[in-house]
Amino acid sequence: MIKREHWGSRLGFILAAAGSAVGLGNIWKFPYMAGENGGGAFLLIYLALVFTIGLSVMLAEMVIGRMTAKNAIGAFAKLKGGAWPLVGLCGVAAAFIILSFYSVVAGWTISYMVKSITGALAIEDPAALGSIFGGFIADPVSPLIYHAIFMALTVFVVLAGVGSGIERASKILMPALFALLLVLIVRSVTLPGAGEGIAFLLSPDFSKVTWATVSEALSQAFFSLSLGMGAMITYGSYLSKKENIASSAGWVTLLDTSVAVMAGLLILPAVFAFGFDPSAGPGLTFITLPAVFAHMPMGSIFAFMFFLLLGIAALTSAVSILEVVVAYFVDDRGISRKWASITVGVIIFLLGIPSSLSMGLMGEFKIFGLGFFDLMDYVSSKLLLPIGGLFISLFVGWVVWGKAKEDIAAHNGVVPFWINGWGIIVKFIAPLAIAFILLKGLGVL
Ligand code: VAL
Repeated sequence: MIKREHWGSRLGFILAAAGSAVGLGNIWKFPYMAGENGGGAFLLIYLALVFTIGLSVMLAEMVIGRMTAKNAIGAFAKLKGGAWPLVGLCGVAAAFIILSFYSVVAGWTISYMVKSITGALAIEDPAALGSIFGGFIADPVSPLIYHAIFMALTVFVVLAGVGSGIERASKILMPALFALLLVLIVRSVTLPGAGEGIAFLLSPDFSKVTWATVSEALSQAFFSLSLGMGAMITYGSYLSKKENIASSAGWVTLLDTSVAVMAGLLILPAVFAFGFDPSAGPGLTFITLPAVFAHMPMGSIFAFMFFLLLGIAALTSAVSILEVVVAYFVDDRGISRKWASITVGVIIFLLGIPSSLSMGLMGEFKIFGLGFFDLMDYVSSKLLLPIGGLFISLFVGWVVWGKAKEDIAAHNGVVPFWINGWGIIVKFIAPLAIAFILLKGLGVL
C-alpha cells in the first residue's frame, strides 16, 4: 500500500482548505444574495449560521477525515459501516454535481478575463452588457470551450497530488487572491457615493426576511464553507495528528467569511456609487460590475484583475471538489491518481454540458419546472449539502463522540474547555436547526 500523503505544513493545510471554501460562492453568489435579501439582515443571519452550525460541521468533517485517513465514503465505512457510508456517498454525489455546473460559471470568468483585455467590456450601459452576457452564455459552443479549459486546469492540479499539486497551488494562489481583493476594495470604497453601499451591507433591514431568506442563508453557508460535499473530510484525511485541528477549522471559517464580507464591500459600494440595482441577481458580477468598471479610470485593468480574482478563487475550490471524487477512486477502487483525475474530470465535464446549454439551446427543457443548471444547483445546494451536514453532525455527536473528542485533543493531550458546547451543537442544535430550516424552505412546515 502506498503511504498516504500529508500536508507539508499547517499553513499549507489552512490555505488549501480556505482555498476550497473561498470561491464563486463568496465572490459571485454572496454579494448578489445579500443584494436580493435585504443586505445587512441577510449578513447577520448568515453570520449567525456560519459561526454556530457551519463551524461545528466544519470541525466534525475534518475530524472524521483525520480519524480515518480515508476518503468521504471510506471514512464512514471504517468508523461504523452499516448505512453510514451513504452519508459519504451523498457528499461525493454533491461534489460531482456541483463541479459540473461550477466549472461552467468558472469558464465564464476566464472568458470575461479575455473580454476585459480586448476592451469588449468597456461599455457603460448595463443593458448592452446584459445582451453581451446573455448572448455569450446562450452560445452553444464558446462557453463549452471555456468550461473545458477550466476543467483541464483543475485536473492538472489534482493530478499532481496533494502536496505538489493542491498545496503548492494554494500557497501561490491564495496570497495572490487576498492581494487582488484588497486592491479592488480600496478602489471601490473610495469611489464617491460608496457610503450608501457600505450602509446597505452593514445596516440590517429585517422587513425583507422570511423563512426563504433563512433557508437561502443556510444553503449559502454550506456551499461557501464547502460543507456536506466531502471536501473537508477529504482534506482532513491528509492532516497529521500533530496539528491543532480545531484552530485550523476556526481559521478556515474565519477566512471564508471575511472574504464573503470583503466581496460584499467590494461589489455593493461600487454598485451604489454608480446608481445600479443591488438586486440584479446572478448577473450582478457579469453585467453590473463591468458597467461599474467602465465608469472608472483604468477600468479595464480593474475588470481584468477582478475576473482573475474570481478565476483563482474558483480554481482552488474546484480542485477540492474534484479531489473528493478522485480520493474515493484512489483509496477504495485502487485506480491511479492520474487515471482517476482524468476520467472523473472528463465525466464531470460531460455532465456540465447540459447545464451550459440550458442557458440557450436547451432553455425550454425543464425538469420539475427548473432548467438543468438550476436543477443541479437546487439538488446539491438546497438538498444534498444540508442533509449531509445533518447526518454528519448526528454521526459525530452520537456515533463516534468519544473518538472525536480524542482526535480533537490529539495534538497536545488536552481536551479543550468548549468541547461540551460543541457536543451540544452537533448532537442537538445543528441537526434540529438544519431539519427545521430545510422543511420550512421546502414549504413542508
Ligand atoms: N466553497 C466553494 C465556494 O464557495 C465551493 C467548493 C462550492 O465557491
